[in-house]
This record gives sequence, structure tokens and C-alpha cells, in this order.
Amino acid sequence: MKKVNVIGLGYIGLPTALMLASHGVEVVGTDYNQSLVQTLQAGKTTFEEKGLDELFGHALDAGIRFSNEYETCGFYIVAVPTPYDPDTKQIDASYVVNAVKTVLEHCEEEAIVVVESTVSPGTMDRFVRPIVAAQKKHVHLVHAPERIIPGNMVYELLHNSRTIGADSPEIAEQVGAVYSTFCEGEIVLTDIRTAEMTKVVENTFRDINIAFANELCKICRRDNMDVNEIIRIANKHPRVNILSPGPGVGGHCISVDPWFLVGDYPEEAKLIHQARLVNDSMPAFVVERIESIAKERGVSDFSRIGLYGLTYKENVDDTRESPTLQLLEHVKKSGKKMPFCVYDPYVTRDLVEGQMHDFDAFLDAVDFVVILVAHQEIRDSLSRLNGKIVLDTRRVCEDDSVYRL
Ligand code: SAJ
Repeated sequence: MKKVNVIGLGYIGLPTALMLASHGVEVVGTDYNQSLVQTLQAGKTTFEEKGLDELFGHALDAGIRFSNEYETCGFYIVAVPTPYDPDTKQIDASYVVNAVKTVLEHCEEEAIVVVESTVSPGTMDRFVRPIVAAQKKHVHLVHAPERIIPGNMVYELLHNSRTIGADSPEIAEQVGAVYSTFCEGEIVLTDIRTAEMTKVVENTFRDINIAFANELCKICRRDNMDVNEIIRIANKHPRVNILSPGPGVGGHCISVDPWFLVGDYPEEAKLIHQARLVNDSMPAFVVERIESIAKERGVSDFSRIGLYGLTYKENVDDTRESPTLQLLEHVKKSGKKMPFCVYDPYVTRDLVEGQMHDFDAFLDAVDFVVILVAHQEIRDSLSRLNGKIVLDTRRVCEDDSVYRL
């Protein structure tokens, strides 16, 4: 089996590198961040994820190495970030481009370079291919977009189907063979353009479904109907599967990828655009709910209102584009005076004003709790909310005395 150099050891690159190593592949994980590499070399993982520490142990036993340097070999997996400009809605492909450039400086002739980072459709042709074409060495570009869901990454890495987009069936098969060392799901071979588009379509599908649930939530709020009960019953129909309403859509994927289609196809992508707007409107909708409940219950001191949860979803430590951050940004922009207390067990660094780091102190400080993220901690502590006003945006509480979105 080929040696594999995984470039970028973040949320996707690290589990992928560990998975390959623990299935007998010689792996070197490379990241330009020195402290991250030092942490890994010291035997510690760099983020929290179910099953990651155990997988890390297996990979260390199998001899995985971590480095700041690129290695010379014939197989690379690039899993670097594709940052996104919230104003222009464009991704910045420069990390991918720079990683591929550096790979080209080190790689063997005829090396395979797999890009796993999510890119907007056409990025490989527009930005990556020209770099490869501009130099003498011949390499094979492949796009194999990641599909694993934070919170269940290790399981999904093993079991999800994978898409491999390559210029020829032979190269796609070689890449498929590397992934099939660990992947038990179907490995689908296609071309690069189709692989790029498929990935974005998958996340857009989910965004639209969540937007539908959120729009139903607003409709039901207007006439005091129970949206969750309606969705629960509707979903009994064999061809209906509506997702759950919530305080908004965060994370670096679902709230970002649909914008690529809106940006490139503004005339066609009307539904996709509208869904994004509905999901982006949810944090403001939560603020309206807080204001109306506060009015109803005579709460005037907003510093006694606590926002529970800062991450973009439950049981992860990732705060990118999180609905809570969107909510706080909305409050700031609208000039409202709402000095909330904020707490999240997964966020230990100071991120926002009013943030507290102790759950007990947070509960003592507030009379009104807004559950924005359904972390296991709050699920296990529901009795501690007795006597408080609760707005449950995630359907954590069964108790009908709580307020809902
Ligand atoms: N959310 C809701 N209601 C729901 C489901 C989710 O409001 O019913 C919210 C979440 O709370 C969160 C956001 O949507 O804020 C996105 O969370 P998620 O769990 O739906 O998805 P991600 O962003 O963690 O991961 C997605 C996955 N894509 C799909 O399911 C199609 C994952 O498989 C991808 O690998 C990942 O994006 C990615 O990296 O692209």
C-alpha cells in the first residue's frame, strides 16, 4: 500500500489520517500549525469528537507520524480549510491552492493528489488545475469530498458511501482502493465536476429541509400550533421526512455551501436562496420570542437571561457560524440592550461578552434560560431548570411548561 501524506490536520484531515493509519497504511500527517503538530506528537488530540481518542491510540500504535513538513511520496490527501467571506459569500480557495502548490514541490512524478476540502463547483478547474498545468511534473488531481457529520465522524468515516471524482477510471480506482482500506460504504467513482457539485447539493438539500421546518415553525407560532407535534405526525407518512426547527443553521458546511450555488446561478437558485434567508432569519426570530416571553413574564433585567450553548450544534466544540453567535451579532447590530449571560460546557476560551465558565454559577445568575444547543449536559440537568422560565429552541424538554420557538 502507498504511503499517504495527509495535508491539514483539522476536523477532517485528522480523523482521516488516523483511520488510514489504523488500517495499515503508512501515514504522515502534515500541518503548518506548529503547536497543533506538537500537541499531536505529544499524544493528545486537538478537538473533541466521539471515538477520536481511541482511534488516535490505534493510529499511534500503528506508527502514524505528524510533521510540519510535506513528505515526498506518491499519494496526498488535502484537507485544508476553505474559509468563507460572509459578505461576498465566496470561498477563499487559497489554502487549497497553496497546499497543492507545495505538494507539487515535494511529490513524486505521477503522484495522486486528492482534494477532500469542500470547494465551490468549478474550483478544481478554475484554481487548482492551472497550477498543475503550469509545471512540468505530471500529477493526477482527484476530488473526494468529505461527508462525515461532526458528532459521529468516526462511525461515518467507516460506514458512509464516498464519492471519488477523477479524470480517469484507473486513477479513481486507485484512490478507491486506498479509501477501501477502511471505508465499508459504497465507493462511487465519477468525474471531478460531478463530485464537487454532488457535495454541495447534499448540504443544500439539508439546508432546504431545515428551512422548511423553520418556516413551518413560524407559521405555527402565528396561530399557536405545535410544530414539533405536526412534524412528528407528518413524518409517519412513508414519504415525508421533515427535519427539526431550531434557532438557526450553523457550522462551516450547511450554512455556507448553498451560497456557492446562489452566487454562481442567481437566476436559477431562487428556492435555495430563500431557504438560506429563512435559516438566517431564525436567530432574530429567537430574539423576538425572548422579548415577547420576557414581556409576558415581567422580566425586564436581561442580564438575568441566560443563553445556554455557543457551539453550532450539540456535543461538539465547533462554534463556526453558530446560531448563538449569529443571535448575539443580531442583537449588537440592532442596538438592543440585552446583556445576556452565556454558557457552553464545550467553549472554555472567552468568546463573547457575558460568557461564564461554570454551569452552577450560570444557573445561579439567571431566572430565564434559553436552550440554544442540546448538549448532553443540559439534557442530564433538566431538573435544575425547575422554577426558571425556559425557552427551549431544541425540543430538549418534554415538559409542557416550557416555552417553545
Ligand atoms: N439543524 C437544525 N435542524 C435539524 C438538523 C440540523 O436546525 O433538523 C442545524 C444544526 O443544529 C446545525 C446545522 O443545522 O446548526 C447543521 O448541522 P447538521 O448536523 O445538520 O450538519 P453538519 O453541518 O454538522 O454536517 C453536514 C452534514 N451534511 C449532511 O448531512 C448533508 C455532513 O454529512 C457533512 O459532512 C458536513 O455538513 C460537511 O462537512 O459538509
